[in-house]
Amino acid sequence: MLKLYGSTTSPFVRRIRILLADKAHEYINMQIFEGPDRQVLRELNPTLKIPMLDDGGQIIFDSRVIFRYLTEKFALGSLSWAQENQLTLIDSVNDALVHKLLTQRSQVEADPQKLIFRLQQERIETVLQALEAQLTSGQFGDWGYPEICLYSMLDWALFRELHSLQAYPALRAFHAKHNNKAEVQATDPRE
Ligand SMILES: N[C@@H](CCC(=O)N[C@@H](CS)C(=O)NCC(=O)O)C(=O)O
Repeated sequence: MLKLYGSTTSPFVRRIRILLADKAHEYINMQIFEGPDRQVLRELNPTLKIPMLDDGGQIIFDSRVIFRYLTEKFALGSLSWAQENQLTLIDSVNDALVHKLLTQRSQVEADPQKLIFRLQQERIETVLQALEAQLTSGQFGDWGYPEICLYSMLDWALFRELHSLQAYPALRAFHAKHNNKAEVQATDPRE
């Protein structure tokens, strides 16, 4: 049985949970920052990040590689280069937002004059603008993997109140459109 290690709040985990919604698998919810779960992670995955997949002892790190593994296993069909670039856009804003959350949780003041914070903030804005433009010009499809990743990132940014989507009507409309899907509801981090 496929085992997916993750946490209910992680947007990188949620995309894989939604992808696996109709496939037999076991989901293992972890507390990754301390305690026994961190020890499990240390033994299996030195990056200490989730998601992580275990398929009968074959361990796979990183959602992007997990997606590639599942694509081969279930013959899901691969992504175009344009879709790969969409994933890179989504991953980069997602990483910058994770950085922002960890900064807040570390009680570090995110001084916009400092290079590290200025670059992250600029990236969040340039990527959200690019995603807004792509949605507006119809470059995203219905509900394939790039759309699942986009939804998971947006919903997490809203849930954690990390960045307002006020300036991005197409992103807000996209979020609202997919909000009531069963697999989206079943993986809501607010539950
Ligand atoms: N590139 C990785 C990113 C995964 C990631 O950043 N996961 C976060 C949770 S949302 C994590 O495990 N963070 C732990 C840490 O930064 O120590 C992927 O796509 O799987």
